[in-house]
Amino acid sequence: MVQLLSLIGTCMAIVAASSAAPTSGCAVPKPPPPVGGPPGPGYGPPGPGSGPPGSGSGPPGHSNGGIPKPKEFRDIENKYRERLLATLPSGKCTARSIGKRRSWDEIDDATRRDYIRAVKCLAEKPSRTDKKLAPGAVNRLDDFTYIHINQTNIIHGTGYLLPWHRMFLWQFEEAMRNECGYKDYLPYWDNARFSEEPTKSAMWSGSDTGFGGNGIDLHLKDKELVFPGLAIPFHLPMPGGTGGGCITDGPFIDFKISLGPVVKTTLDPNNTYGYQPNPRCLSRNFDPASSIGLLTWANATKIISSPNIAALRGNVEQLWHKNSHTFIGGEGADPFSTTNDPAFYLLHAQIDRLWGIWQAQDLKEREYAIDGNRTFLGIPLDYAPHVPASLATIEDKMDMGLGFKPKTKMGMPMTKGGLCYIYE
Ligand SMILES: [Cu+2]
Repeated sequence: MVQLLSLIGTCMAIVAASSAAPTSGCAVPKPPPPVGGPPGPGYGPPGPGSGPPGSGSGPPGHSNGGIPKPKEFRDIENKYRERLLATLPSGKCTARSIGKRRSWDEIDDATRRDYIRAVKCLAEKPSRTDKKLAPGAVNRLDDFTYIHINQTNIIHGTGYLLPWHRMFLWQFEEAMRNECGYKDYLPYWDNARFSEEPTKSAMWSGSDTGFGGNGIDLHLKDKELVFPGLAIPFHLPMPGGTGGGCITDGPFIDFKISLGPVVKTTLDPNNTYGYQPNPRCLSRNFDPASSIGLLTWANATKIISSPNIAALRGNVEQLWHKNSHTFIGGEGADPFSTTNDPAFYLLHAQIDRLWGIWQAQDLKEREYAIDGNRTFLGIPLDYAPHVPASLATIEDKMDMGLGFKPKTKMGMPMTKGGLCYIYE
């Protein structure tokens, strides 16, 4: 036991040593401030007659389109809403104040424009990351990318995947609201609705209310990319895709990216983690084969029906997480600097949603359930060989960047510890 504790201590020291200097205002996540008056009508007590919000025809003027949500998924999702709302009030989180995260395909154009405006606003604000750690970090979005790169081998293929990303999304959502005046909540990418024709989603619209479409077609070939930082080389197969170059439409057409890329065919010893400045455009490389027949309602339903946390994590990783990233391709498919594509946050909100729906089927058993190693697939880290690859616990600290290091269990509930949101 003592040995285990000292190992954990070492692990956390490593995690701690890797992050930037503390910055005030990041220590404790706060609930979203009420913006423009009390948010919406709130939720009444859930009863047998209350239908699922968001399953109807969406805001006026919008046709949701796509493949309708099957009853099996809807029934489980309804249970999630009823059971999560039944935990309220929880501290300051009430049925009235709870943030409502909605599908990008269902929110109105004004909200979409405001979201995009706020992302661009963060791109205009200076980085707070220590320049010595990441000379290439230019803006506030890069702060998120820096810590995501820095933690990649600890927060993917491990027990921290879900809680780390939940806390990460929350930090991002807070920055959007508090630093850039965004008035709504983080939307999610409802991949299953458009699994067979992914570009039909409003996500990929080239208008001023989408994230833009594919990159220019560079006719790339399939390749194998290598992860830095692992004692045993790990090769990531990357399909040739249908694009690969700069995006050609939408609000991010002139977007400038600086950090990354990180996974490459051979590692660059002068810029192994992509922390050096590398200004370039936003590229995408849509790979429909990673969506069609994979990012489906059937698989989404399988995920939320997982019998236990081990199955849930396996299903999320194998059926959803990698496929979502690989579909987007380009910047979005680099496991380290994937956050360079603003679509990242909606992609992970969907994963967070599936986990949340699963958790709320049985909050007592599942809210704090954790499964997985402490390093990517349990492979020792070459830069920190004494970080134990053994099983993650909810008492381990996570490094969220800018000095914020909450325990893993803080990233697990949806309505506690400052977090307060529900998926519609
Ligand atoms: Cu990630």
